[in-house]
Amino acid sequence: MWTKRKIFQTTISLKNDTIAAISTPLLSGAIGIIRLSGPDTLSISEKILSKNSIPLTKDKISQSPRSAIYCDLGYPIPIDKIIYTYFKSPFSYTGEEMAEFSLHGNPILLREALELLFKEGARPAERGEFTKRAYLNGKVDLTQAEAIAQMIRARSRFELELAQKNNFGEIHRLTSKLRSELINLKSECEAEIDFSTEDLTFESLSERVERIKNVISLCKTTLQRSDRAESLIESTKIVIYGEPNTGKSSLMNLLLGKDRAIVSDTPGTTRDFLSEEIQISGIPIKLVDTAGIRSTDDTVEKLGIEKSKSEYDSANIKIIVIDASNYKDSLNFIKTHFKDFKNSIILANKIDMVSSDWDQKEFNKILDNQERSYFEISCKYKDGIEEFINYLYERINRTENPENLILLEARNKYHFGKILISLETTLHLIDNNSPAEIYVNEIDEALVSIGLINGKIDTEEILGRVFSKFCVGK
Ligand SMILES: Nc1nc2c(ncn2[C@@H]2O[C@H](COP(=O)(O)OP(=O)(O)O)[C@@H](O)[C@H]2O)c(=O)[nH]1
Ligand SMILES: [Mg+2]
Repeated sequence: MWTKRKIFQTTISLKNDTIAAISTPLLSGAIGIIRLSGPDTLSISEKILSKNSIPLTKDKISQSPRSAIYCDLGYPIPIDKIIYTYFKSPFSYTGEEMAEFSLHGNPILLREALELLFKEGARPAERGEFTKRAYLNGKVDLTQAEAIAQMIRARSRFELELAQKNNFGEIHRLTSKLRSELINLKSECEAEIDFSTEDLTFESLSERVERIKNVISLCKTTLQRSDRAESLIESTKIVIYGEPNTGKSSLMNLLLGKDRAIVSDTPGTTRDFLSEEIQISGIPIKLVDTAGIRSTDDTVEKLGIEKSKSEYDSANIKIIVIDASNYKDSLNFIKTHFKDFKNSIILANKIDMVSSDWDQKEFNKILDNQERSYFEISCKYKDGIEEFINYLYERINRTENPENLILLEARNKYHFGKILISLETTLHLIDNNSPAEIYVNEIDEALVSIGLINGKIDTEEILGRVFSKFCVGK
């Protein structure tokens, strides 16, 4: 059965039945939790719970909301001893009547228990349906509901921190600020439209333009902060590049803390590139070891070198390894490739057997105009490694402070983009001397976009999209 509820401007549908799902991963664990939410929570619970072989009644359960009840699940044949918690509406995650069953964490047992709930009238929850209900009952706004999904799927501390900020209302605060700015603007425009024939003073047009420009710049920086966060989450890539036999694979293994790449004194051992994920300062990083760059007639090796070059070109952090035991080749390599060295980190490896003619000043002459850093290291004896790693940390952290970043869902980026377009159109209209009657519509459009971000205006379609990203049981 569906009931219609009027929330804010739109009517949305709230299913009024009782749903159940396993909310913890389907793996063996100490406990596994099943959630039940909806009006029949108590009547379903009383049919399957007992204590000392005596059924637990609705009345008994409802006397102690939000407290742990140690009881048997399954009546008359119990299947597990559990902790049952009843949450009285509206003081629950969904805002509805709700219960949580904490069983022992065996997937077969959990499924069996879930079947008991279905048999008594619950139906399987859809993806994200618990959180959807929380949103529909006003427990969270849409950006917070999204943040819950972001927290669940975060793969690194960095991503988790961004999701946590959203969960604690980062986007909500931002959109509230935008909204109040735009509502002020709109009401002033409307006052002007209504009273323009009378002798009232309005803010000067240049002040208004200034205010719109401020909102535009806030939207733009928000989108930039989000792009930066996304590129960090998706693709911070460190690529190790250089001639064969300089110690690239040794460095890869050292950074990974395990032997992943084959280290060999036979040049050309790494024929393709190898990629592994590591975390530096909580930021997930793709670390790539490449095939050594040299001229070769071997078609397979050539292909590997081409691929390595394209990995290098797309890297956020580029590490070039040269061989300190071989001054002539290192100098040649730098002479030939120095144009590609902008912003790179040059590591002179094998400094433990540095060649007698080693002359770093010569490199500086060639690389004079390139921004780059230079370290002398030995992968074999771990000399200079700590200094280099500290620099790597610093470099990653320097640019990437989660404080200054924000994680927006694609849906929200789209709407921020729409706000930008509306406000830029407003400026354009003002520039062409359009009256407030005309451009106030654009401000309205921008307000609609804000409403779509935080869910103050919603449609079934947006909700479908947001909640399909959840797993069942959330
Ligand atoms: N003496 C010395 N040998 C090293 C050092 N780093 C690597 N090697 C050796 O250099 C050879 C080539 O190393 P590898 O990591 O396979 O180089 P890649 O071809 O650039 O990947 C191997 O025999 C390594 O043991 C170092 O710091 N000092
Ligand atoms: Mg190698």
